[in-house]
Amino acid sequence: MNQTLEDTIIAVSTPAGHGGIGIVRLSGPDAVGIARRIFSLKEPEPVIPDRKMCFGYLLDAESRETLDAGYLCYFPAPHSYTREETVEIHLHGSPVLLNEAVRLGIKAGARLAHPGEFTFRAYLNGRIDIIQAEAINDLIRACSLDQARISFKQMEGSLSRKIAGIREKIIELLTLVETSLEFPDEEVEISTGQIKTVLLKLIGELGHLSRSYEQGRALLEGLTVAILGKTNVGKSTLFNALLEEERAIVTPYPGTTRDFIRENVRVDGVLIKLVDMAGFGQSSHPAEEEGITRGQKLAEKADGLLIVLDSSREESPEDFQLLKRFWNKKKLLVFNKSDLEPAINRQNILDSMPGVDWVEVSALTGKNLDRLRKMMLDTFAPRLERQEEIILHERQKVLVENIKSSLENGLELLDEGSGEELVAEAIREALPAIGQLTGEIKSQEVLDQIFSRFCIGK
Ligand SMILES: Nc1nc2c(ncn2[C@@H]2O[C@H](COP(=O)(O)OP(=O)(O)O)[C@@H](O)[C@H]2O)c(=O)[nH]1
Ligand SMILES: [Mg+2]
Repeated sequence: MNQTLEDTIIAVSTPAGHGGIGIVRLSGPDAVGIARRIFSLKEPEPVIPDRKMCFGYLLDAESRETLDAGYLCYFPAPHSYTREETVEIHLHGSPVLLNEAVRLGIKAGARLAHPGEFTFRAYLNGRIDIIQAEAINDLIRACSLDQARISFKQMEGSLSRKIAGIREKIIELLTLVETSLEFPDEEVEISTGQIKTVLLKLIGELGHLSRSYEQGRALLEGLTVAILGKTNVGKSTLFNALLEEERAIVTPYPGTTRDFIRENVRVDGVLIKLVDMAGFGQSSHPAEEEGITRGQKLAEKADGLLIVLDSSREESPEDFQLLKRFWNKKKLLVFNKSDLEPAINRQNILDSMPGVDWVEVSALTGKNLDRLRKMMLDTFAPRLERQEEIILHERQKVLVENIKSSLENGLELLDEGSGEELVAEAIREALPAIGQLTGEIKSQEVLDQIFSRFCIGK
């Protein structure tokens, strides 16, 4: 990303396609000059008023042709999105027209903006930090209201403030440790216990934050839930029933599903990527065998499993094998075909998996499917607490963990009775990670990665 702020940049800020209105945005030192060259106000003013919509015309200066009528709005520096001189030109939402406005703007001296460059400038000019920049993009891309809520708060600085608070506490702690270094004989008497208490509290706070990523990721990317079970227990029927469409092929014959199928469903705003796959156990065809191998790999990585059992048949060693194999995964046992005469010894199964949640359904009649949907959320996607901060990016999680492990090192040294100097050194190592987290420490690679995910015009 270009770090020079001398250019005036231009781009269409509304999405591609035809719409009611379309907005072209300019930012940089010559924003007003360029805007005036391509847009003429109906009532010419020597100075364009601040933040007022001014009616006028999009004009091709060369041919003197009027192309559209619309409004211009001027945001003087530093009270703009980028903190620079910014002008928005609101036109009719026609891509041809908007592209022409951009072309004219470039002819008049502007440069086409890179993806995310307006936000990048807001960051370079110190209006927002990197966490807030990430949140702006998250907000734009939010697919659920929950996600939008979190991203809006973070855009307003909630997570940044939390990190700033942690940073402050670490610096206070360092002063404390260093004071006891400088005046070892004086009665500054800072007990190891006191330092330890602060450290433990900070470590706890950071641990909590880092764990919230699991929820964040579920929110952003959705949860993968794989449907497993022996062949013919009704996996594909259940898959279709949860999707509410006939997606997977269902037949009375074992081995119908040979590859896996993935489809998205939304349960209560949470995106679930549901996977149907070949039945575990004996395969009747090499393709099915390959399907089983792929399915197993996918199941290992899934966020949750629905292990389906056929309650109209007696349990078999294969059922137990499956349960044993995935004993450490989050899962729900689904006793399917509850519309038929039961033959399974449910207790026998449940005894082999103490504490596991289970539900009795009929994929055929739809019995208890709503209950299953709710259980899926409860078991696989822990509920969000409104007031809590949630981390939505792996980048942030990794850095939070780095900060935490520096403090843990400090704690360990303290416990070992190492000198204050060593303890302070370990704690101080948390500071660069905080700088990287907020973007105070700039890394070109990280910046490119973050801003390339933005749209042009934002
Ligand atoms: N009675 C009854 N039959 C079911 C139920 N679910 C599936 N089946 C039947 O069981 C057979 C196998 O179903 P399928 O979904 O292909 O099983 P899969 O091999 O596990 O994917 C089909 O004939 C389905 O109609 C159910 O809840 N009740
Ligand atoms: Mg199937």
